[in-house]
Order: sequence, then structure tokens, then C-alpha cells
Amino acid sequence: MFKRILIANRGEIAVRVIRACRDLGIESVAVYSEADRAALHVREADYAVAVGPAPARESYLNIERILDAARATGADAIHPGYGFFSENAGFSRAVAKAGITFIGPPPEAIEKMGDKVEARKLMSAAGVPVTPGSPDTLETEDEVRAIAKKVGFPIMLKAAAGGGGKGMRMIENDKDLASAVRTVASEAKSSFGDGRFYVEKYLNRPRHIEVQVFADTLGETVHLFERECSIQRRHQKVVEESPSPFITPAMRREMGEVAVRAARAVGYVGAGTIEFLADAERNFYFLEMNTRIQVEHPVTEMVTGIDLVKAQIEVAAGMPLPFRQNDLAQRGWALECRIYAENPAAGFVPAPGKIETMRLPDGPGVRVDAGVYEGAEVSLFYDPMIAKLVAWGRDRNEAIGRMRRALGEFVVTGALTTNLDFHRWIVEHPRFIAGDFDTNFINQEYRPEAAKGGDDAHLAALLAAAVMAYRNGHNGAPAAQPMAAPAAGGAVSPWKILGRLDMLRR
Ligand code: MV4
Repeated sequence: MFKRILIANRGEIAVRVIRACRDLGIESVAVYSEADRAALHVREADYAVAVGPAPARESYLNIERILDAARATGADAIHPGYGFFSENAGFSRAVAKAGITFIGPPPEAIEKMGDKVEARKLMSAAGVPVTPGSPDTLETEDEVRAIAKKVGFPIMLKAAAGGGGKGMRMIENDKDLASAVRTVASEAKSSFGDGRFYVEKYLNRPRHIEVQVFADTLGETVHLFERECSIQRRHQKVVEESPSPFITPAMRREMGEVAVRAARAVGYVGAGTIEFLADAERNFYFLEMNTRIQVEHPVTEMVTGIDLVKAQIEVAAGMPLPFRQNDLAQRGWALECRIYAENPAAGFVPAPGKIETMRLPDGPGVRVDAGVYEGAEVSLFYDPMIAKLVAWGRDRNEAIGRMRRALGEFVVTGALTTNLDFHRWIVEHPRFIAGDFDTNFINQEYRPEAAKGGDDAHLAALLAAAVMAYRNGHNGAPAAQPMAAPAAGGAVSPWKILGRLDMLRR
């Protein structure tokens, strides 16, 4: 087993990996930029090495600096987390060349899945269903037209080098085809330096459902069931859950088998995710593979009881998978809300700043993976995530109830804005509660004014409460009102909000 692992990342995922190291009795090495001197991951690790200026390009994304830090501390493995170097075959090769183990898949698997057309061809050959469309990249408008004739309009034009929502265009009819082809080709050329594109049948309002896979170096590959990730905004996931409220047991079995086949086809090792799009008829199609641990891995951990990061480390050390397919089952239900320093009322712009006070929720069925602490700064240099709030229950209703309770307890104050109210709105939405949603849900349902919990009557009541408190000489005594949010439904009363503000000022 490894003696010391360097974590080439920051924030909550760095802290998550440090925890796994500690559980395994392995020492941890944090790296940090100038903006992260006082960051939580630096405080929590056994060792910490400065790797450069605040911009990620000059620190977290500087291969030489990261390798120097690993050599200087005698780290025998590097965990990349997600983002940064997690899906960079060049980095993984450089790590191996330095005689250090990269905790992740072989570089060849990263490369095969990184090329969207290559992946589509490989998957198709391996018997993994892909969206009907072109078998390879196309060159001309007429080739696009021929595929459109075969699969029918509307179609989706996708840049070969795109992915994650970049370089895509829907074409509704033949009239729009020529100009759309020109636009996608030239955008792909300028954004990715690769103008190749391919065509798929357009799926209307698909669901995004992904399957967690895991493989060891001894030839064993299993899946850990699905995550429902359809609650997204501009290709950023907002709420994830497992199981999916949409799929049937038969579909679950089939998706799991297909996902294992997909992972085997690229010689996968470690933790990976096969993303599928599912249509209303419950057909599902391979979309892409993420060759890393994902932000939303905790919902899978909560329903399977498996520590995925610990298993990543064990498998990278050459140990066999600590579980077999037959040992795995889904128990209960888990939801994850991504709590961000962002302003939903202003188009979700990042709204970072210093956290003056913070109260993290806990209690039965609640897990918080936070990247910050009270008094810390959410930096404008990086992803403004504050924490992942995860709730588990025996069934979906209990999980949603606990999530509501936890969101009610969660307090963040300071020179930043959070999306907590946005999450409170989602978990109260009748369509969310019914499990009746697809990737268009937020687009279709969210109006910032309606979700602020701040209509005029509410504001008037808040002001009235403030006047009353002032008249009562309420200047520092503990709040008289109960502190908890209402058990079910409805906004928190202004009186209670006042009580909370009062308590924070104490
Ligand atoms: C699609 C699609 C409909 N039809 N492909 C967006 C992310 C990129 N990786 C693939 N995406 C889509 N591909 C076909 N043939 C709709 C989307 C899509 C989407 C997919 C997953 C999650 C959210 C989404 C939001 C808008 C569009």
C-alpha cells in the first residue's frame, strides 16, 4: 500500500481524498496556490506544499510544480480529484515517468473516451447502444442531409472535439441545415482547433442518467447502479440522486450490464462513469464516459455503503476490488444538493467572498462535504462551491424530507450570496417531488422572482418583525422564536428569520 499520497486538487474533493487517506492510514500531501494558503484542504493534510500563484494555470495546472511537490515530499502516488488533471493522459504519463502511481485509469482509456467520435465507434462495436446517427465524422452538408433522411429531423450536430454541451446545435428541418453545418464547423475549428463533426438523432427533453463503474487491475469490472442527474442548468448539475425515480428494475439491470461492457471495451481501471441519455420511452443511449471520480459520487456511497475514494486507492495499489457485483445493492435513497456561492437572481453569476458565519446542518441521514470553514474565503479564482449537502433516507420521501430539514438548518452569512434558496425551491417543487422532470426542468420552471422567497408581503412582514424587535428592546438577547424551519413545506417565517439574524449577531 502507498505510504504518502499527494492530492493534486483543492476544495472539498481534496478534503474528501485526505479523509480516505486517513481512514487507510496513509499520509496526505496537499498542494496549494497563493490564494489557498489558509484553505481547508491545507489545514487538514499531513503536509502541504505551495505550488504557485493563484491562477490555476500557474499552480494546480502546472505539471512540473506538482511533480516537484511530489518528489520533495516523497509521495508515492497522486490523486487528481475531479477537474484539473483528472482526465489528462499527458499528466498521468508524466506521473508514471516520475516513478509515481497515478490514481486513475490507464492513459489509453482516458484518450479513447476523450475523443467523442472514437468513443462512439468503440461503444457501438462493443454492443453499447449509441444514439442513431452517423457512424463516423462527416465532412459535407450533403452527408449531414443523408443522415437526416435516415434518422429523421430534428437532428443534433455535434463537434467531435466538443462534449459537456460545447459545440452542439439542433437542426429542425432541411431549410436550416446548410447554415447550421457551417456554424458548427467554424465554431469547432476556432474553439477546439478541430472542425470535425458528427450527427445524432435529436432526443427531445432527455433524462441524464449515469452508471458508476469500477474495475481493478486483475480483470474484475462491476457497476454500482445509477445516478439521476437531470436537474441541471447550462450543463452544470444542481441536484443528483440515486436511485433514479424514472427507471424500472429491468432498465436498471440492462444499464448496469451495458455500462460494464463499455468500461471493459476500453480496458478501464478504477472509478468511472458511463453517461446515458434516456428518452420518454425509456430507450437509453451512451453519451460519454467520465474517466474520474465525480462530484456526485457521495449519493452512490450513501446507497451502496461503499467508500469509492478508498476503493480507488486500493485498486491503484494493485489490490483486488473490495466488493463483487453480487455484494452490491441499493439501500434507501440519497440526494445531493450542490451549494454554491452564486447569485440565482443575477443569472447565477459567481458571488464569492468571505464567510463570516456558517452553520452546517447535520443529524440523522445528513452528510456535508464542505470545502470551506467559517471565516474562510470563497475565492474568485476557482469553482465557487461551498459544500455538497447529501441526505439519505429509507425511501425517496424520507430523503427529500431530510434534505428540506438540512437546507433549513444551513446558514451562511458574509460578503457572498448562496444558492441555498434556489435549492429550497427545487425540493419543494411538485414536479421534483413527483420525480417528473427531465434536463429541461430548470429552464422550464425556474423564475428567479418566484423562488427568492422574497415577495412583497414577505418583505413587509420581515420589516414589521424588525420594527417590533426594535420596540421590544431586542438588542442582543437570544432569540425567543424556535430556530428550526417548518417541518414540511412553506417559506421560513420572517419572525424566525429575524430570530436567526439576532442569534448570529449575539
Ligand atoms: C443531446 C441532446 C439531445 N439529443 N444529444 C448536452 C451535453 C452533451 N454532452 C450532450 N448533450 C445533449 N446531447 C442528442 N442526440 C441533448 C443534450 C442536452 C443535455 C444532455 C444531458 C444533460 C443536460 C442537457 C441539457 C441540454 C441538452
